[in-house]
Amino acid sequence: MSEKSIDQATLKMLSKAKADNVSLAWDRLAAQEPQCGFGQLGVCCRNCNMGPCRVDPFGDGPSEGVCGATADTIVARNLVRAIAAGAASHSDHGRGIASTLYASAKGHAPDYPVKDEVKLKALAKEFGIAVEDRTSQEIALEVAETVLDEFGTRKGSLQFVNRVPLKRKEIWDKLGITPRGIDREVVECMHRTHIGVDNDYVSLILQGMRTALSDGWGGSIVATEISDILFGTPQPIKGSCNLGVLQADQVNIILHGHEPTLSDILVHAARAPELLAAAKEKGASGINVCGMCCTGNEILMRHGVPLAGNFLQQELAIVTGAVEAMVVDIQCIMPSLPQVAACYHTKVISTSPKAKFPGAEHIPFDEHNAMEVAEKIVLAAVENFSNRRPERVNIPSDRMDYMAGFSVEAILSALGGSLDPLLNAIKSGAIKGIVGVVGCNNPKYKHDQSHINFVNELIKNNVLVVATGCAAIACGKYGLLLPEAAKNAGDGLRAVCEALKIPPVLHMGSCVDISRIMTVAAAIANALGVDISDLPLAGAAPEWMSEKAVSIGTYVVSSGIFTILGTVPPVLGSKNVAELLTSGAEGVVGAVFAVEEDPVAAADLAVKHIEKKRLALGL
Ligand code: BF8
Repeated sequence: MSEKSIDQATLKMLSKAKADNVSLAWDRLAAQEPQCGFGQLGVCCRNCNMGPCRVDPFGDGPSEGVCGATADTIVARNLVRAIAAGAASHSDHGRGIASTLYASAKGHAPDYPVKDEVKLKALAKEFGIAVEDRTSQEIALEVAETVLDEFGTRKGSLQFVNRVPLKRKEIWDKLGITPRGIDREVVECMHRTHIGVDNDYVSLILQGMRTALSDGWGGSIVATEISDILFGTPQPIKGSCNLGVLQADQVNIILHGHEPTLSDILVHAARAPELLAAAKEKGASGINVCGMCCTGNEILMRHGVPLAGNFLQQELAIVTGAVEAMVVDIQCIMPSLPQVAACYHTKVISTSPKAKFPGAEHIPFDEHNAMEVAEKIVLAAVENFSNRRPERVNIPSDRMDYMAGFSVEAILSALGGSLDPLLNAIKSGAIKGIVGVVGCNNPKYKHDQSHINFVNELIKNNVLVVATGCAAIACGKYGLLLPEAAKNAGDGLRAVCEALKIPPVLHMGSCVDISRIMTVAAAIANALGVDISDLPLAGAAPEWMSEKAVSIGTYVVSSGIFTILGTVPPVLGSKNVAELLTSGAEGVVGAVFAVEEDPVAAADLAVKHIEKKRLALGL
């Protein structure tokens, strides 16, 4: 058991699942083994019905598919399709939030008033939208329309691209990878990877980069910025995390998925006095709303809502036997949840028309009467409390406090209003550099181990860590999001953290909020008059598994930041593609990928890279 996770709460629930005869992701992985070697190498093609084809990686069998596609073409096409799926997911999430702002400005979504007018006006100005003598509703309408236009095929490049240094923009323009409409790039990926279109691996990967950039500097940044406008820009906030946040005597509701449109309003709905009264009538002392995965990050950043756990803990939350409802919308929700829930009393409630789950109850969420639907969902959870079977309940006691909420605005305010203190700390070497640690869990690797060992090594070496997604949740569970964690950092980083009263690992939000990290990177480069690729920065996804992570890694590298993957991507079937990604890209976009499964060795790679960049900058 202990080989599956380093997290005590997880290990306890794994034992309980075994005793309860519940099958989990780890069991299903074991049933899949050995996994398909062709798939692992990326040399299996199902893009047309002359196939499926597979190329023999050892050179003994066929070296081409029926159409003549080589391993280079097949691997590149598969990679580009993964990027397209990942970019589409983030971007469709962004579109959803932008549509809510539009509906709000039109007066059709009364439960979503603009919460951050300062940010609304700042964004309007960035887009050249007039703000003087206009109501916030008028401004919001034009901002929403402008942002929604970014998805189509308007002329020119995406507007957020203007945040990057001119040098970076020139590189993209020269390569022809400056992203145009967000939807257009995804569609073009699907077109180019159809049989008999783009068969040149270099050309395919360049389109993959352009599509990923339309995510990082398009869909994701839209999701972040508009969420801040609608739900508030995060500020440092405290709370607690891990499965121990579930309460034995309360109605426990877990919000799992991605869009704050759902989770934010549910947090408010659960505070309604009549629902609290209903919970008390059922014998519960209150309603405990907790987050999970990235929507958990959204509500934790804005409301300090307890966070039940990260990706591999979603089934385990149900295994506690103490969850009345797991409410889900989109992305990273295991299809197995209704099956696990069937062993307990938990109701799985799906809400998005885009994501239905056989075996779940579907309560369609509607932004036009959001509060009404949210209250209905909370009531369904409350009513389920009396079905809880006390003999099946076992909540692990493990929980940890965290400090989160480091938006760009919050970081600037912690720094006293300007980036200068951070730049000075980097120049003096107190902080050697910054590494963004992001991404998922993956049952093929010991849960949370790579995140924690990697991050611990970095802070020891005076590298400031900024984290999002399930990586950030892992950091939270081990106390790395507390200012006190600075005691384990190197002297320089510790002194900076103590002076500013911040943790050595800054929680910057959900996966779409990697756009916040990119905005900071671009701002630092602009302040120093250099390109992003000149900075002592690195990115890492130690335990990634999703196609969204493939898109993220690709836009981070394409933006000029060295990125380390801790789990092996399915590209090794093409030497040319693997070489392009891990070395050739340096001469093209000024950054490459590295793959390193050992977190300590990965940290060493990051530290060496940072030293190299510092030297080149004369630091
Ligand atoms: O949205 S929830 S498993 S994909 S890291 Fe990874 Fe976690 Fe999913 Fe990014 Ni966030």
